[in-house]
Amino acid sequence: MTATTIARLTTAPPNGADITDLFDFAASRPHRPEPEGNQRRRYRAIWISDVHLGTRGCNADLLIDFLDHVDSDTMYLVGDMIDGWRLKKRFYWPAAHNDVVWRLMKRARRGTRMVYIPGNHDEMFRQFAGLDFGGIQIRRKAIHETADGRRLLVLHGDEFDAITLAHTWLAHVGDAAYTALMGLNRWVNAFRRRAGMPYWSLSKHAKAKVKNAVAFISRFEEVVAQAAGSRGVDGVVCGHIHTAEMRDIAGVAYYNDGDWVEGCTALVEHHDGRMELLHWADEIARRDRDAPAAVPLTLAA
Ligand SMILES: [Mn+2]
Repeated sequence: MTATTIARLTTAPPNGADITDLFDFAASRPHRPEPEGNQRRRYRAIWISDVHLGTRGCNADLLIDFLDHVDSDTMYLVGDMIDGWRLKKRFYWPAAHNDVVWRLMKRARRGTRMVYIPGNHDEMFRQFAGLDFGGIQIRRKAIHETADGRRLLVLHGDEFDAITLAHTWLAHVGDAAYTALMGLNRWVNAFRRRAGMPYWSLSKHAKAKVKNAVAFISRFEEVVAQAAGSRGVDGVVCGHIHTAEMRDIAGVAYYNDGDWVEGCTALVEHHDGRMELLHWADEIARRDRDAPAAVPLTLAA
């Protein structure tokens, strides 16, 4: 074996933080240290999901900022925290993703009750349901009791795909993909024209599918709320469809904590039981606006 081969084998992957650093947690340090003397907003409970660590889409920096500014008695990780599907195809793990995991593990050590409910993208952790790792309880679902005495069923939400996902392959699609489809429509028809085939509107097809996507979201919300209602709880907290929401559905409180790919949202419970959806990009913008203006550097001589 040549020296260069050995060097290549012993060098960390270019995109990479080393996940194994976290195995010896006591000795591990985050790439980006936690801010010192930071006044954290305190909540009774926090729910986040659909972080999709291991993908380029994950807004790890925003999530780190969130974690550095809030704290809670209980924190629920409502699934799709790590994208195992994507990691299997292509290994992508920057230092910021290690830092997210480090901060979550650190919270458990500091005494936050941490409950991790794996989703469909991190289903490999479901086999550990019922076990506790480093103070993090892994469960398939949980019941959360609010300060005002309501019982909320907490689950990821993919349990309902079989009922709601019949033909809606565009379930997660937004405007960007729709625009891309419109572009694709031009290519498809240029090709068809050259092949002597008649015009076929892909975008018209897509439009119908996007309408289906909107219908899918409200159908998902209704199905989940109904299932929760039939289990006799007052409400349900889930993730999965990347659409943050908080509404009453036929007497059942439906909460979706959103995601950290597009929306960057979290659901929180205040100490009086009041629930709130935090849009973290807006919170950062507000913080920057309210920050005291910098002291002018031009001082009189
Ligand atoms: Mn999911």
